[in-house]
Amino acid sequence: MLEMNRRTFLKVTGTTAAAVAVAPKLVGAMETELGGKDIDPVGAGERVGIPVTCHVCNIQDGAIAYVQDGRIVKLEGNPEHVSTRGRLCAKGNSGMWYTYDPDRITYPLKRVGARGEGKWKRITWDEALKEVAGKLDEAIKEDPNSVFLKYGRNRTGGAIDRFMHTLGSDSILNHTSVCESSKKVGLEPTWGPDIETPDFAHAKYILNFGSNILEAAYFHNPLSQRVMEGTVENKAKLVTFDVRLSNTAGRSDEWIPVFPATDGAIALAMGNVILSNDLQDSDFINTWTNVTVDELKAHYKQYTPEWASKLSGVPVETIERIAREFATTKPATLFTYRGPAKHLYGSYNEKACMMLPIMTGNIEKRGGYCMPRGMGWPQPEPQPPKPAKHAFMNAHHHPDYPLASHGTSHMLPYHIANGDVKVKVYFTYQDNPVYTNPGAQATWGKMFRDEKLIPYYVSMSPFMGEETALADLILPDCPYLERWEPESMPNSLHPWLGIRQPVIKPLGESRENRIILRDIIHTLDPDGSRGMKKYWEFADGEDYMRHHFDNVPKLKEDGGLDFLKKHGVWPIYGKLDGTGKIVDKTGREIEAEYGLHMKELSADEMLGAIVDPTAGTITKNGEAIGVQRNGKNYVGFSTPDRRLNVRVDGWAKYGFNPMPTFKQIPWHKDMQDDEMILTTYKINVHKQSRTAAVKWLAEIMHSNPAWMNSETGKKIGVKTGDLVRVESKVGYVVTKAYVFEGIHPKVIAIPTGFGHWEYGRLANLKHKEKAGGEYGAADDADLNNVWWDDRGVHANAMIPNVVDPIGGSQGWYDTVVKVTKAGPEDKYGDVKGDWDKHMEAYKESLRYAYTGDLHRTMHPEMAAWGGPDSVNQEAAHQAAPAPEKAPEAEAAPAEGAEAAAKEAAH
Ligand SMILES: Nc1nc2c(c(=O)[nH]1)N[C@H]1C(S)=C(S)[C@@H](COP(=O)(O)OP(=O)(O)OC[C@H]3O[C@@H](n4cnc5c(=O)[nH]c(N)nc54)[C@H](O)[C@@H]3O)O[C@H]1N2
Ligand SMILES: Nc1nc2c(c(=O)[nH]1)N[C@H]1C(S)=C(S)[C@@H](COP(=O)(O)OP(=O)(O)OC[C@H]3O[C@@H](n4cnc5c(=O)[nH]c(N)nc54)[C@H](O)[C@@H]3O)O[C@H]1N2
Ligand SMILES: [Mo]
Repeated sequence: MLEMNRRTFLKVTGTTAAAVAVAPKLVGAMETELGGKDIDPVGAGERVGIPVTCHVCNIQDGAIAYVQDGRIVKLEGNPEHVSTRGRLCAKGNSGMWYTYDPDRITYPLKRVGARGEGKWKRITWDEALKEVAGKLDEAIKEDPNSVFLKYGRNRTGGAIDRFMHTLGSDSILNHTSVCESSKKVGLEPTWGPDIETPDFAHAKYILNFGSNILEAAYFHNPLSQRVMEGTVENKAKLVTFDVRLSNTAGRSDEWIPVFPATDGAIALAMGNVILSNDLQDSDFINTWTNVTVDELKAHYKQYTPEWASKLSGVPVETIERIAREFATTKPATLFTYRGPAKHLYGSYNEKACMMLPIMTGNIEKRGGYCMPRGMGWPQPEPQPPKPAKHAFMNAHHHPDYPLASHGTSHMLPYHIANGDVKVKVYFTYQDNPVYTNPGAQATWGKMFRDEKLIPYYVSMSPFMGEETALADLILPDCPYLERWEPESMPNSLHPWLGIRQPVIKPLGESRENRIILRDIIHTLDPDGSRGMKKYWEFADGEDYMRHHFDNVPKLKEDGGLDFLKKHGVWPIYGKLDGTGKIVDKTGREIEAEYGLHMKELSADEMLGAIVDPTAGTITKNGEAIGVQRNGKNYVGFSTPDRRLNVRVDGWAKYGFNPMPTFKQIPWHKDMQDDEMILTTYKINVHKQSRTAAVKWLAEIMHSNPAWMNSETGKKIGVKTGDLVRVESKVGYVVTKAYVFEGIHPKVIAIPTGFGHWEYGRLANLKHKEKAGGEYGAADDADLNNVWWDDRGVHANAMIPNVVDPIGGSQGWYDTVVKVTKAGPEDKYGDVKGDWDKHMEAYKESLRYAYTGDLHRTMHPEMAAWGGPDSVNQEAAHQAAPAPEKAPEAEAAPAEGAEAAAKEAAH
């Protein structure tokens, strides 16, 4: 720290002659400019600002990192960024503490004790690479698919897939099934892309089903700005359905508490009210969807408000009133996130919700429900071919879940334990399933400890997360401020491309991921004779980025990568004004383009095209390029027939209802009086498992009492601060209660992100211990200032595996628990999960798959369908994993929804 002595003080205040020259600059930067500059408050010199894309969480905000004397001293929003518009959240402001985490791993480490014992030996990169290459060599000779890589966040722009494909392995898994997959799978077949971009800023009515937009949610920084604009400046009404009074619900005009997993029923009943009162947009439905208004009316008759009210607990009057308000206030938009989706029938819920903007014609309108806008980039050539053999399961495919196009990766430990798949080498990249998946230490932890199941495990991480602590070898990757990555996210209505670039040199011997992967391949194939090296011929991260960005049309003319290095984002749409808007040269706010589906195809594009006489779909060279409507040739939506597919025939093929529908969670039907449902949610200043060691954020929030309703508290004799035991069929935790009115009486809510047992000293309050032997990078004087002694409790060990048979999602918010006052044996922080019981839960979830016996019981309306035996099983197993939405854009540069869809997946 610089000390503020009299001399430096005088210098800053500009009262000495020497300081006169710097004073105006200081004043200018701080008072008359909006940002993008930073001045050292002591020396008064201007700090170097380097634009990056934030990656403390996964929203991808445009940021600027300020560097002084080689150290990152401050972060702020990039004022040139069209989505972020100069603002960053608390997490974004704290990102340098990833880099300067005193327990960061900066050298390759080899395990020397038993797995998880915490004994490590520092080795050289040469030794580490030789060891990994040796193991890979053995594995790929036997079966390339025995090399597994599971990632959480993967913003490498294609490098991970390139690596695995170079090895010939298809065993690439991701975390999307614990994240939001059922939302994506609910949307995609109807809509095309796997996300929507609501135009909150211009809406007059906003319906929010289960998203905590203002503090978490996908895109919470860009979207919360627009929600505030909509509600404050445009006087939009915001209505939130949530099981608890989230910060978003609390700032809504109305919070409507719902019984868990019943959003779909409410949305269907609202549709019933709209259709039976003729409040729908018939013209839109008849023109742009694959059903008619009459068909829709007939179908929705069954979903009465009385029926939905019984299921959800929401009064009939409320359902009717909100439905009328939504349908008659234009423009209106809707947003959902994980609240409706993370259930056994999450995809049905999502589908039911999205029907509301569709039937009211609020699609692709200013203030409405819009398609995502994004951009793609080309891949370096040559590219490795796709693996010859399909893996049993991967990020897009599982034999029992053919519709789950974003995978069901959370089932992996059971398949490994059952011998369905065989692992020789296992990599993790930004993935901490031992903490973030159902069962956590009781399932994934048990699996990683078993050398028979996982013979060799490599973690590519800079942090000693719960997963990394169980590795055989740690390859120290770089946190986001030290690496190159391409970016694009459809988080505003203006598409953009961005980059991450190293703002300082990697600390210690850390290497950024694409370099680690390259070095492994070069060690495996030093002279290129195995045909692998040719896919990895690049000098460094920057060189790789040139392959992505130097040939994107239009960007190329603006300077390609050099433009992005300077600005962090492209294009620059305008200038940030004092009200927080991006304005053009005349001072007017830049307008988004709407009605993307109504762009007309040119005569050139129509040349040689064929028009389907019934659906109107226009195809050219076997590919659908548009749809003919009222004699005009439009590009339409990016579904196979270019219309919105309200009826999803692909679902019927596997015995699911192709029309909007609802299924109640069977185990929620006959709950006992003393049973409740557990919800685990996110809070504003933390990000999953990864921010507990970020000191500024840990100081703001470090513990997570369980919310419960006053009525419930009274019933079980518990008040705020008392210990409670929360027990499910697979385990239990003992935690503190927080008793108040802001939660449904049948729900108990415990936020995630707390109760670590690894992740360095601060996260698990072992900060009094000395820096950790071989890997501990440094001491941090602030660790002496930690004043709290509560690290919270993590609930995942008692959450069983549940799989949405359509969307593949983990049913996080379905767990039935008994909550009792803690007994004399119970201690705060007790956590228990039982592997055998988790295995039972996994078997139970398979019974709901289309191949399982409970499937038919659950779908009597699909009786006409003959059951799993009637579909060609072989074909189902081989089925190309539905529309492959890779986490990174592989497409050639393209604007619009299709490219955006690829970006959004993660
Ligand atoms: N600050 C912060 N922001 C984040 C993240 C983070 O960790 N921290 N993570 C990012 C990621 S990875 C994701 S996927 C998104 C998630 O973004 P969101 O989905 O918006 O957030 P969640 O907390 O997962 O869940 C949303 C809400 O669902 C509610 N809920 C539970 N069950 C039901 C139900 O049956 N019906 C309804 N209507 N509501 C229900 C919960 O109470 C919670 O408030 O956030 C992203 N943004
Ligand atoms: N109970 C419950 N659990 C949940 C949820 C819930 O609602 N309820 N939500 C889920 C959701 S939405 C999601 S998205 C998942 C997230 O699940 P994960 O993707 O597993 O979670 P993260 O905490 O983001 O991953 C952190 C791991 O990445 C590594 N890491 C961190 N930073 C870096 C880096 O810069 N480079 C590299 N190479 N590695 C790094 C660390 O080793 C760390 O252990 O969690 C889910 N878990
Ligand atoms: Mo997520």
